[in-house]
Amino acid sequence: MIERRSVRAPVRRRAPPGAGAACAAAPGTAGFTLIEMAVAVFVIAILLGSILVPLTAQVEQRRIADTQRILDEARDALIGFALVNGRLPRPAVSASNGAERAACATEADCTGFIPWAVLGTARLDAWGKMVRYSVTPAYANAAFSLTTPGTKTIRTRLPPAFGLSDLVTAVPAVVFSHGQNNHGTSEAGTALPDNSGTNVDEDANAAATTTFIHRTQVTNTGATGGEFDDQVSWVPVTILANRMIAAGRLP
Ligand SMILES: [Ca+2]
Ligand SMILES: [Ca+2]
Repeated sequence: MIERRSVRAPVRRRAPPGAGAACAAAPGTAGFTLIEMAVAVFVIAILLGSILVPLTAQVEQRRIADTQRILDEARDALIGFALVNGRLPRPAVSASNGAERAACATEADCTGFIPWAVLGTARLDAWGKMVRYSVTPAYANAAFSLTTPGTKTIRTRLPPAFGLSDLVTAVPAVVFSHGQNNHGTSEAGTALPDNSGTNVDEDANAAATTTFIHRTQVTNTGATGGEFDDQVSWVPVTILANRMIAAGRLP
């Protein structure tokens, strides 16, 4: 036998006039106390914090990776330029003119911004700062040979002592970013402030014309060499020579 159940629509009972208002107004029976509200706001703040902090870190990591890609492309473009022209390009005329400067007799003259208009590469890093470039004068002013010495040195800090030591020497050219914090030049060509008294390695990179520092990024201001978020890349003479020979540009 199939049991039959009668389905009845729920009966809405009409509240006596004025009952709702009386309930809402009854003290202690509805609404939140100030303490309950404070606890709720506190919990929401903690939850938001736990979501937003990793989000900020993710954005930062992505910008570091994007900047690395920009520097890698600049490096490839520099090698491409050498394959076509037999030499490396000189730095940009200025922050607003990406053509090569006319000549660069000294190391300081040969240090500036990447000549983006000549290379067809990015003018800015992922932080919106001008990409920096320093080239050996002998590589930039005339065709170089397999024996032309590079004048740039990349130094680093290795554990356990973290003193400065040479990582690579005789480097023909360096491309680098000042990273998120301290130093650099804005898109408008404005020099950005240093903002730190402890970042001696970043200070060194900002003033460098031949010796650049490449090391692990740290936020600790007490680290040897101070906090550091610069990204330094370079064109090794070995890879440059290898590509030039492979293309028949150098014997
Ligand atoms: Ca920096
Ligand atoms: Ca400083």
